[in-house]
Amino acid sequence: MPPYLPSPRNSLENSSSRTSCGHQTNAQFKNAKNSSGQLSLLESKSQLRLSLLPTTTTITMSSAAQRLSQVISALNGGFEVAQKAPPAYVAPEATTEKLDYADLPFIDLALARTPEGRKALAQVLVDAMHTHGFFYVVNHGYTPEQTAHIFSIANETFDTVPEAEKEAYRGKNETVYEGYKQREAWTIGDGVRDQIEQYSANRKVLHRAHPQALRPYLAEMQAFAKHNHMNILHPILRLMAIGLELPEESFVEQHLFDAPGESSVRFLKYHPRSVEDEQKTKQVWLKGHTDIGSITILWSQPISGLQILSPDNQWRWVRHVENALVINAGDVMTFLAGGFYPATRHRVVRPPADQLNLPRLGVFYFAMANDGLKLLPHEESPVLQRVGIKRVCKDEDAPTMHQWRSGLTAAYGRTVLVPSKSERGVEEDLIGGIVVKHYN
Ligand SMILES: O=C(O)CCC(=O)C(=O)O
Ligand SMILES: [Fe+2]
Repeated sequence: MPPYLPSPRNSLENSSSRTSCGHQTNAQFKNAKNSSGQLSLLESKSQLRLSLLPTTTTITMSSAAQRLSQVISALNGGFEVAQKAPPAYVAPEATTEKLDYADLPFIDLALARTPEGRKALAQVLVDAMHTHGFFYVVNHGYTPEQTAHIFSIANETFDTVPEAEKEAYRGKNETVYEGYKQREAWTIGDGVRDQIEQYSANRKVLHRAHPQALRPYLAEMQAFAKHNHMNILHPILRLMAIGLELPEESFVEQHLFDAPGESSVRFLKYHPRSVEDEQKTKQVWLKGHTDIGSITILWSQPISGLQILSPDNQWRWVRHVENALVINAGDVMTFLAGGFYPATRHRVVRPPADQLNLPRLGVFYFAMANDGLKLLPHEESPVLQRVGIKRVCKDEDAPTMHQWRSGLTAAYGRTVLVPSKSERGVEEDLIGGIVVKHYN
């Protein structure tokens, strides 16, 4: 999952020392650098220091939460009262080109309300994960109008917010997913930089400050984050647990909405690129990768570009399905499910001829496990006991969720990739002891 960067307002960073499994140890709280001059937060066991520059106040924990919420509410322009509809984003037409599409199965979440329904869906999910690694979800609880509203908010995030404000809300902590990632932050290849804008909001949307243009929609964004987590992620995690013959809540407990963690809503806008950039990068907009978190929820949108690597080693397009979700597992699921739900490679390429020169707007929910969770396989699973566990690393070296995401987020698009010795067309990054592959 390519990262974007955080807002400067709240940082939980690691100090260093790496293990053989590629992560850092000795997490500690550090002061967030406040280069945008708005709000910085320093947490220790006993106190919380808010510094709304130029003054700094030290207050006790008992009043800290209340003060913090007042300050953030003020920074958000009093989100409780300000609500209005965003200017409508008119989605482009889907492509009519004949593309080589992956034939992804559908999971109808309306059927997940009964134990029998869940059992049947779990089998569809297991098959999907073992063939394509991706599947569609329908009946996820949002009407087409609600979904369109979210795309309109996403569009405002890029089209209405002035550059200076985007810079102020640019993510500055490299280990957290939050705030803007502007264009050209990453290298795609042959000196070409990316043309992807992103805005990420931790699922506790109201706990952070956001640009002025988004403030009228924060309650809606908060509801959207919670809906993704509770009504889509959790039901999918229950099916995954059933598929491994585990108690239904096994993965849900590892992905609590209220536990510290970085599950977040992310908006993306891909901007069309120059002919020269297209040639140099062989039309690849976002290199082949697996997502670093546990589950990625992509709200289907009409501009084609997403391709997944099929088991026969062919890249196949993902077809747009109106008001459906496209879901895949990331690296964290590979850890937790002992390889049973593998993270599938995917990439984004230039859209087909009838969609060239159109910006490509995306809406996602990137789910991560609870930050403190050690990423160990569920060895108690009867299924894993039968089929065997594929470990990513030795159990004693397994990272926590926090260590895993911090190492990868900080490195994405900034390290020098080395061609793989064993696989053609693959470049590798060494994040601590783990080889992270990039597929061209
Ligand atoms: O834009 C897309 O369709 C996919 C983006 C993606 O794979 C990612 O952000 O991890
Ligand atoms: Fe991805």
